Amino acid sequence: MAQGEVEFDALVIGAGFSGIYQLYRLREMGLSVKVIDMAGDVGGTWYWNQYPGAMSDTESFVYRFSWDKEDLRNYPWSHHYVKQPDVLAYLKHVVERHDLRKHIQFETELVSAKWDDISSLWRVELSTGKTLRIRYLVTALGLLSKANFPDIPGIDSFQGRKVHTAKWPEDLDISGKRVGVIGCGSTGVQVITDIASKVKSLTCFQRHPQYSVPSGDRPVDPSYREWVNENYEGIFEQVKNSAVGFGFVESQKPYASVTSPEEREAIFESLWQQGNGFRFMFGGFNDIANDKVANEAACAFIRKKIRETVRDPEKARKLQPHDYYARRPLCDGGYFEQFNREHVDIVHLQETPIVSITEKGVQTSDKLYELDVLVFATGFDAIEGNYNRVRIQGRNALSLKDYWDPTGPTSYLGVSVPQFPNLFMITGPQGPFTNLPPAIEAHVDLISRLISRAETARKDGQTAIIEATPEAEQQWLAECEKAAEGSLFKETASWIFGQNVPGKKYALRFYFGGLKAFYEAVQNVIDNDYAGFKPFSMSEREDQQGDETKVLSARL
Ligand code: FAD
Ligand code: NA7
Repeated sequence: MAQGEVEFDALVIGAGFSGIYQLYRLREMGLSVKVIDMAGDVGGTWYWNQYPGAMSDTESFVYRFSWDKEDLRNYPWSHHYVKQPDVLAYLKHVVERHDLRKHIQFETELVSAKWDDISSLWRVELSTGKTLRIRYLVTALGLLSKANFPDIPGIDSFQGRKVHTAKWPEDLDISGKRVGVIGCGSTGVQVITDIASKVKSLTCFQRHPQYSVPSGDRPVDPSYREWVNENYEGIFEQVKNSAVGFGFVESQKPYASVTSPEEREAIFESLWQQGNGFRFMFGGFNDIANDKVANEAACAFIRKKIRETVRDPEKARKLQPHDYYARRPLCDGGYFEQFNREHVDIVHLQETPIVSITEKGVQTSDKLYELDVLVFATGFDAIEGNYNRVRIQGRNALSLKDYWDPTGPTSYLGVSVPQFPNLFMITGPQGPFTNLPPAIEAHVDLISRLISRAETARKDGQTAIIEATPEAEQQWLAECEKAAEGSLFKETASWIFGQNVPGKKYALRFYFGGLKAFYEAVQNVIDNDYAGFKPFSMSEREDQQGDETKVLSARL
């Protein structure tokens, strides 16, 4: 192969929502593209997370792509929420509909990627042993796809079946078994709700109790679907002009502006009846996530509901949270109700911590819980987890892991990192904290425009390299910090700031400014001649030395 020649213009890693849409866009632009995924089929999150009860907590009508208008109107969905098999079927359908499968290679992992300054190409190494030279590397690795297995003493000695929810084995039958679930986050809540009625006994090992509200799931009425179909244009317009992009209008009302206790209660009750975690947090008042008084009012309301639902006062006591309501808001299809079953129990690990896992089950400080199946609903090494597993080296062999090590992961707009030319991340660090499909679309649109611009320049004989400047990355980080100012999310331990994995750096990993502001920021970059990215006319070799010094000294 001659100098500068490539096997593919672009290599996309990951075949979930992000990789599928990116493939579609780059093929539309006429580029040669390959997608790889270590999974056995498309779907990403929805390929891996096949645990019982897995479902989206974004409502069906907006948990999908907005760009295929015909498909939006014709593709069926039966309930207000899509379950894992529904999302998987939908993503497979999109791939078939647009004839994309032939560009995707499964059971293939990206092992390493190294930027070559001489040829201005990425040299990538795959788990199949093949190496490829490509111009543009797009990582659609997913922000929640590296499973987190806690390091509990004796974990390997357990003689029963041990499973992580993100790798649920097809052959596992939990009916009539003694099951333990460690973790009561979004996943734990879903799996517990689903399996409680099927197992012989269920012991839920809970470290932090959760605020969860009803999802409000129910079958879709044909008249509702008709309304959605007629209004899709406006629905996605609203989503892209909202903060969290969940398809409801967020409240502009501060909690303190409603002074009557009855009226406050009525607002919470109406949100509870409508269902959905994001609606409960953002649909009634505009300051639940920022104002301590407003937050506590929401907490008190949910605690009251838990006490009213759970008949055993001791179980109800253990299930009530007392920290801020400031994690990704959860919703469920009857979680607290499950604890009214005699054979479903809750263990509060702050009172009786896990000491070890033995061959028979889970040993807490006061008791051995004998189990046949132990389920780890312990979440993910989110955001950078998947990146740190791959050796990605930018200019001068600087690894992304080392670049991120001093401060935690950073990027410009969640997409581009200085010193890593022609590398584009979808849902990279400091991307928007929202319903993800519309956020993914914003990232893919920006990446596609950047690549299109580079291709035009390349065809004009220029060396077109896309790379964020260190100043732009710093400014975006400052913007993200400003947007997160005063947020109670910052004061509450969760995966969002990296506190769920021991040793992981506490750092701001999302942009909390909302979807509308994110779309505006991206548009602003486009309107200003791709501000924050190095101009093509600049010789990156001349500029490189200065940048390296600036970048590294700013981070150390
Ligand atoms: P993913 O779907 O995670 O896909 C990434 C793919 O990259 C994976 O298939 C993985 O195998 C592959 N990959 C990673 N590393 C490599 C490598 N080195 N080589 C090859 N392949 C690699 N979001 C919402 O907005 N609303 C919801 O209701 C919602 N519910 C969720 C429920 C669950 C149970 C989970 C886990 C997540 C949920 N999410 C939800 C977040 C969800 O991850 C996103 O909505 C969306 O599916 C992300 O798509 P993606 O393509 O960016 O990443
Ligand atoms: P989460 O939200 O990170 O929840 C993981 C749960 O596992 C949470 O309850 C953790 O307790 C618990 N956990 C983690 N490690 C341990 C150990 N060592 N011991 C006991 N308990 C532990 O992950 P999910 O999969 O539920 O949801 C992630 C996202 O996916 C979610 O936001 C949706 O977007 C979909 P903790 O609360 O940290 O004390």
